[in-house]
Amino acid sequence: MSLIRRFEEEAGRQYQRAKAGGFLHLAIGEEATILGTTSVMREQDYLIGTYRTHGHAIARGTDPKNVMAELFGRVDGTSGGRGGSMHIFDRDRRFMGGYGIVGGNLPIAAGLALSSQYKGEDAVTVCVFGDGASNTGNFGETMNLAALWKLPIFFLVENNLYGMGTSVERHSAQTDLSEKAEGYGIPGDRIDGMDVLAVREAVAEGIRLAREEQRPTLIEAFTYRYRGHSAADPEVYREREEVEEWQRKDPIEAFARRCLEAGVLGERELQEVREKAEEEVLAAVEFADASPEPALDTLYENLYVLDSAAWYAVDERSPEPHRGEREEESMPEAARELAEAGAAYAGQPAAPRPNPARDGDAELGVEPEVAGEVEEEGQDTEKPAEEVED
Ligand SMILES: Cc1ncc(C[n+]2csc(CCOP(=O)(O)OP(=O)(O)O)c2C)c(N)n1
Ligand SMILES: [Mg+2]
Repeated sequence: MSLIRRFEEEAGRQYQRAKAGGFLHLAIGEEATILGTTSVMREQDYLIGTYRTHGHAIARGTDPKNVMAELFGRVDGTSGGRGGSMHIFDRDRRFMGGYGIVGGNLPIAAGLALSSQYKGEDAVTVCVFGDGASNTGNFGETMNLAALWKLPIFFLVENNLYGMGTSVERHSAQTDLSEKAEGYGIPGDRIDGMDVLAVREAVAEGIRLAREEQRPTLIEAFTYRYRGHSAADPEVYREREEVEEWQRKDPIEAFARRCLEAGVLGERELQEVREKAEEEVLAAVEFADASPEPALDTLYENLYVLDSAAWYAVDERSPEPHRGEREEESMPEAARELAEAGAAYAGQPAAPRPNPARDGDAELGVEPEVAGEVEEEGQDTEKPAEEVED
């Protein structure tokens, strides 16, 4: 928990220094919910989360160096620097992301659990999501299939009282989120998510039910993020006093006290834990900083463009080079190859490639452009892609 806390604090600092790009969602304050959960998972179990999951990956054993490098957008990042903060991913440790679509990870979690069931694999999928995500259609659909198919899956709602700036009372008709899946056949319970041992105990039972009895259950863990929703949050929806009240229940401090009182750890050992966390995080920053940027000619690697109508469906590109692709000599050729591969996949003729802006598109109701025709003002047609791009 100390390591995750220090990592997150440092990630926030590096973000302020513009070392980390994109969005940054910190889970400072939520460490007990994270650790209590991962501490009872087995190596073969899957974990899938949201965009607030630096800590989840680290808790599953991903090296903080690779997580930091991902935030920095470098080649040694967990997704080769292509995902950033919201898309940490570690297949080897079965940490399956990292998703920016609220509730988007739920059906994927059901798919993971179904695959384990289908293959007769002894693995449980742990699906973590926020209070806000419980309002999405995906929530109901996933609960239904999980219960119907008796999937080896366990659901954990990290209820930090807000979905962005909207409190649970203002976003959910049913504010007891542990009851929200009952109608689908998924029973739930509520626990103190600031108490790592309480989380551990409840999640252990949920995982056991999933593994041994194929009974999916849900736990609502009450927790709190001390920082804003993301790095750009003015926090006008809550009072300073509320934040301070939760900080007094700090999960790391509380657990440290408990360990001291029980004589499990001494002051010196606690200090060592903190120092080790500090060292590891500073080494992660150094590592990330030294890791190279991805090479420009790898820009189109691991990029999948699948659409029956062909390649242009993605940002209306045609195989010709576009602005932003001319930085290197190889790029126009790479773009063309990719477009042709996409066309081949979609069963389209390899050449010449249709350009919807020029040739029209019956599906979209776009008329072919007639050479020399002047577009009338207010005419309701799409602009040629080239013009839009410029
Ligand atoms: C489908 C979808 N709708 C809206 C958003 C914008 N959005 C990003 S985070 C967020 C709040 C989600 O809150 P919650 O599920 O409670 O998770 P938390 O951020 O509190 O961890 C919203 C609405 C999104 N990313 N995806
Ligand atoms: Mg929330």
